[in-house]
Amino acid sequence: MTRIILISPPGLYRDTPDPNGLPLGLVMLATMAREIADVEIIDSYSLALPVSETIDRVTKSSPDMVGISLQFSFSEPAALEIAKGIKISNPEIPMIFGGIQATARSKSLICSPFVDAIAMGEFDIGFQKIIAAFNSGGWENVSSSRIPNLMLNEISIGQIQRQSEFIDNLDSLPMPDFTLLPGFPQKYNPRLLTSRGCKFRCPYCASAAYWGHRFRAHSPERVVEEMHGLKNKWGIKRVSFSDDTFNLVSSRSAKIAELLIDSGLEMKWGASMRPELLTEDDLRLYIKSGLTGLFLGLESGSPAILKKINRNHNLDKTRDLVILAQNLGVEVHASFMIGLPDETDDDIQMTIEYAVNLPSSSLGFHIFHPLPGSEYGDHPEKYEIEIIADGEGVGEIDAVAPIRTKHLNPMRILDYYYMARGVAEERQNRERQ
Ligand code: B12
Ligand code: SF4
Repeated sequence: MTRIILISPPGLYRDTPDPNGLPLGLVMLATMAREIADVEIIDSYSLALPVSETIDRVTKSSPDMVGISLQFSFSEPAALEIAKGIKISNPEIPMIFGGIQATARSKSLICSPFVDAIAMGEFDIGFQKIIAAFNSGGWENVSSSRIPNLMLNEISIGQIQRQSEFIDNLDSLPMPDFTLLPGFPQKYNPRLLTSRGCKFRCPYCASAAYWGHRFRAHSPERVVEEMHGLKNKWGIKRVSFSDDTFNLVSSRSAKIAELLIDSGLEMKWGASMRPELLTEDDLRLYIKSGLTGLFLGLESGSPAILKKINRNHNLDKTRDLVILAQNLGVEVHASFMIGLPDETDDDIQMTIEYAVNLPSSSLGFHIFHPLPGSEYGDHPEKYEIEIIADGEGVGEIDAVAPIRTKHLNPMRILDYYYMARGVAEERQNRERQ
């Protein structure tokens, strides 16, 4: 059987394991391929395996093909290092990149001598096609098979257009087979993805354009069945939903909650939601069904900025919602960005003030990065942003402010970021006393 290694590359600046990094995409690909190939996952991101060790493991095992999942901007240097190390040891091993960052940066990545192909976009079924072609004629056959959205490095750039080949019925996909992930569940916080695609157009977001603006979702029955499987087979008691917005279609998320209650599963769960779509009734229903953690990406405390970034929640109502959720025992994590394109000093002050007065369990401040694939990242000139650090270190090293905006220079953004974190820490210390 064809032997394939799938890799989630490490962050260059992280040397501690991250149990939240479960590579669900790779588990899905391995599940799709399990009948026709022998697939091994090396999750260097979550397990904090250095680049050199990752290369060693692959070269020792000498697979027929390697796939690297490139989700984050900061993983790109590590991914290319790994590809290079493997290719130097054996140039014959085909190297495929896939994932959000690989797709957004495909035109540049495909020029690397160490990358043979880029799987652009959703690739569950596409991956089966690659393997089927490989099984019946090696990499040459993959090259000549013209698999949709597979960009090959022998085709001149610009010739391949990404087609919108989305899977309409997500329930037609098998459930992720976690036996294919070494270290599961001990080394991971289990997570599931119940939907793909988002109708909103937040200009800082790289996800919606990638998965499409049409919301596609597993049926509530399927979601609850997957949760039962996790509990019965693995003894899992809590799961996170990694959906961009779990409550995007609130009738569906409410139905999931009702089914969870009826089935008596008693599993705890957490999810990311849009506050303006979350009613008090729904919140109470979710809590009854097991909700214990709520992630709210609130982004700004300035109404003018919220409008600019297409976010339409009301700040006062959102605060009331956070108070209610916290009072009902849910741990709310609220997240904000500093350094958005149109922000002035006053806007940032408003964000800091709003955030530190929000009674959430925790606060996250993030320096705005213009992600490749997002509106801001792909059209910086339109928003008068000068990109200085091109996403390097996003989420990994805090001390990088990668842009100059029309109102703020990188040092000023960094100052505000540290100020925000300082004020948040003070709040936390006060609460602990
Ligand atoms: C869950 C999640 C996380 C989790 C787990 C990440 C992981 N291992 O995937 C955690 C919590 C760790 C995380 C953290 C961060 N995240 Co995050 N995350 C997500 C999220 C919501 C879902 C990812 C997911 O599970 N997808 C589901 C699976 C099924 O899809 P998939 O992995 O993409 O794989 C499919 C295809 O892409 C393709 N594919 C993927 N790889 C490969 C490889 C090959 C060979 C092939 C053939 C195909 C293929 O096939 C798969 C099946 O279709 C995405 C948004 C999204 N909806 O995708 C953001 C997202 C990936 N995160 C993002 C960001 C910015 C971050 C943070 C930097 C945020 C921050 N400021 O702290 C941090 C970074 C980590 C850190 N240093 O702390 C950005 C990345 C953009 C970028 N270019 O950098 C995204 C796109 C969201 C956004 N804001 O736009 N994240
Ligand atoms: S940030 Fe969330 S709500 Fe906004 S477009 Fe992206 S996925 Fe949709």
